[in-house]
Amino acid sequence: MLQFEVGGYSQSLLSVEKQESTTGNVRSSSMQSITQILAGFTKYQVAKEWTDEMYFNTTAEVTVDLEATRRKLDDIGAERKQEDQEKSHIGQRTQEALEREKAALEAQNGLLQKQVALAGEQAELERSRADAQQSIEAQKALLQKQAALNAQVLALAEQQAALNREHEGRSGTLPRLPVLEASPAGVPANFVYIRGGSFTMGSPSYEPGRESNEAQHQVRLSDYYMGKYEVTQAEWEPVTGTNPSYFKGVNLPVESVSWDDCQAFIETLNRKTGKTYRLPMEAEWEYACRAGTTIPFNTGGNLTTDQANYEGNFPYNNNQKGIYRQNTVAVNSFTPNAWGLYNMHGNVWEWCSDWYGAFGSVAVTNPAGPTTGSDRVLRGGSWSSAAGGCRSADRDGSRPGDRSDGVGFRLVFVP
Ligand SMILES: [Ca+2]
Ligand SMILES: [Ca+2]
Repeated sequence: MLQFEVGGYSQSLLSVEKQESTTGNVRSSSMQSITQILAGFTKYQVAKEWTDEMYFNTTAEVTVDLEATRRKLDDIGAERKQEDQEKSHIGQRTQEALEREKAALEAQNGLLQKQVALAGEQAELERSRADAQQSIEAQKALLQKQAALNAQVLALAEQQAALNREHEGRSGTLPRLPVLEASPAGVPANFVYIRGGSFTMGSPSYEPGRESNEAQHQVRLSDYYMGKYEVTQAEWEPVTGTNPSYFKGVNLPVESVSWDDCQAFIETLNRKTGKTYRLPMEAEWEYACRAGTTIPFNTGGNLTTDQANYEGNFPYNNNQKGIYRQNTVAVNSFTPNAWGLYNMHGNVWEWCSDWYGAFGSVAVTNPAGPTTGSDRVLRGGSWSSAAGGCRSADRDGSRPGDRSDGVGFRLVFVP
């Protein structure tokens, strides 16, 4: 604590706690020392305390030049102010610099985060690319497997057909065939007895050339009698007195007959003969065509133009091309299927009694098809069809009034 006396007042200049004044002497012996002491105060602190009448009274009897001291103090105050301002500016600049640095750091941090996120995205992309590659490979493998499976199925079908032919050659008929060699009394010749049963109608998803309207479903059928042949012109003409066929010949199938024409023919035939004939239901047609087979054709996994009359330039499933006859052939041409039915594949399409519609997936018994529709069902393909259109499961339809030289029919006999 430094103390000194001013103008008779004792003042404690260094007492920052504003102590009560006490009498004492400034131990400094020079004005310089006092000035140094005073420099420790701000201008205002000193000005408030001091008056013109105040005199320093030190032990060395120094009289203070108050004006000089005040100027000095003013100078010191100004310097301080300047310093403070500078400090404040420096502080401001430092603050600004810090802010800039902070902003730069934040920007850098943001960039780093983006970089990390991008790296993550890139890794994700790499993974999905790898996944996609894998799934392509898997798909390729699946397709190869499917192709191999198809080949196996067709090979099996060929074997089955060969076995069928061998059996037929040895014994004349297969033991399981529901065909009656001799028709019972009252049943017209040229009709075979088809023993009813259950079968899978439609085609499996792997069958080459299949269409979406061939959904597989179980069908149970009662017994019926199916015509061995497509109805001939020799049968049509006596009943109707006309022959609309484009290709003329007694043993050729009648064609260019509409579904409505067929119904008129059947009505007249039934009246004239006193018997009951009708068009086959679509399910009866497919059951008869398959004759127990579950493969694309009743001949096996392929249909050649030695087995049926179709457009040989369009063979089945990339098999060898055959001939294109460009006309119908006699209804008893080619080898019949295992149940004794001829030209179920090709020659002329055959009208069925059903309206054309989508198959359901549930099991059905003696299905007669939809109750209404715009088209009637056609089955089996014709002389101008590609082989795929002659498949057992292939379906087509046409307006009941339509006529075509590729469309005929066969009959079912109701005893
Ligand atoms: Ca046919
Ligand atoms: Ca079709």
